[in-house]
Amino acid sequence: MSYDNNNIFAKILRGEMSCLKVYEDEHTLAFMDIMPQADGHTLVIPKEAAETLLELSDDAAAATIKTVKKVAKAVKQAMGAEGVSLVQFNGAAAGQTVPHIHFHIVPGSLAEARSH
Ligand code: DGP
Repeated sequence: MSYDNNNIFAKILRGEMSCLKVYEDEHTLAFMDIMPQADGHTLVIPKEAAETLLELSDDAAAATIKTVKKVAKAVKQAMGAEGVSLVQFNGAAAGQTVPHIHFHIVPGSLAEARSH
């Protein structure tokens, strides 16, 4: 499937749309989710153009997981959470709405956050 350069996260990466940035390095960006499932809900994306994890290069996937770990630790500590949920959807049929691979970092239990 071809990558849509006009998706929202591609625009955020190009600086065409703003975001509340919490971390950035050469390969990845982390920012607050605009529709949080819980306080502290953060997204991590690679800078490489890929719709899902299945198309992402192994190097970019490794860099992304490294950032997910770093940000998840910080979010868990900042929110005083005892646990942290990581969620990642691949394809519209799986529930993905923005077609640029991303990880959700949600403090605590995602199932509990969704029930509120
Ligand atoms: P999903 O594709 O279903 O895994 O989730 C996409 C997430 O992206 C959803 O939680 C809301 C968030 N989101 C959508 N548009 C924007 C935006 O413009 N800015 C930010 N920060 N988050 C967005």
